[in-house]
Amino acid sequence: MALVERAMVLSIVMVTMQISYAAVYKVGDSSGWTTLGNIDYKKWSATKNFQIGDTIIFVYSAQFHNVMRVTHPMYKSCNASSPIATFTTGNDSIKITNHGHHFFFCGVPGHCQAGQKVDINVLKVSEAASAPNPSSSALASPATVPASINVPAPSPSNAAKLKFIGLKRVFGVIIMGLAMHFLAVCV
Ligand SMILES: [Cu+2]
Repeated sequence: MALVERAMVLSIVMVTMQISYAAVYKVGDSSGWTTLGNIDYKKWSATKNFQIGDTIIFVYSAQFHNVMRVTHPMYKSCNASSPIATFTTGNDSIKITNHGHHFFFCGVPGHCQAGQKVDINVLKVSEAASAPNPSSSALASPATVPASINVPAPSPSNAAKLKFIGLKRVFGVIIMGLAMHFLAVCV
């Protein structure tokens, strides 16, 4: 009996940890998608914890920019000759549906070279959540902290994100607490 209960609790915890809390990320935050201001999109991307189901939004003036999804070699060399996909609305929402790197740049000549390029890296759940013990679970890991610390200016979307991260952590702690309680009871 105890084993069955323990297995149930563990599976509830696993499922909870894998539930997709879809987040929306505006590329470049308040600056958007631009060549102005020398935005460090690499740095921007590095502070995020992208997951499947999240949406990234490129906001820009469609007169001056666009968004191209490209392969890694094309990304490295700023080669805009044969993009995987091209977006041109000026407000492009792209939902992340798979793991790994997603390379984007602006296809306007010179813009990628000027740094208008971003690598959205989506870690596998197992990479992010394969913690050996509950106290260092992904939900409570410091990996999510920089996302809230490095947010430059408080805007409504950032505030929502902070709140979101806070809720996520509280929820994780509650689940972990329940799991520990059940495990203790079972043993
Ligand atoms: Cu551009």
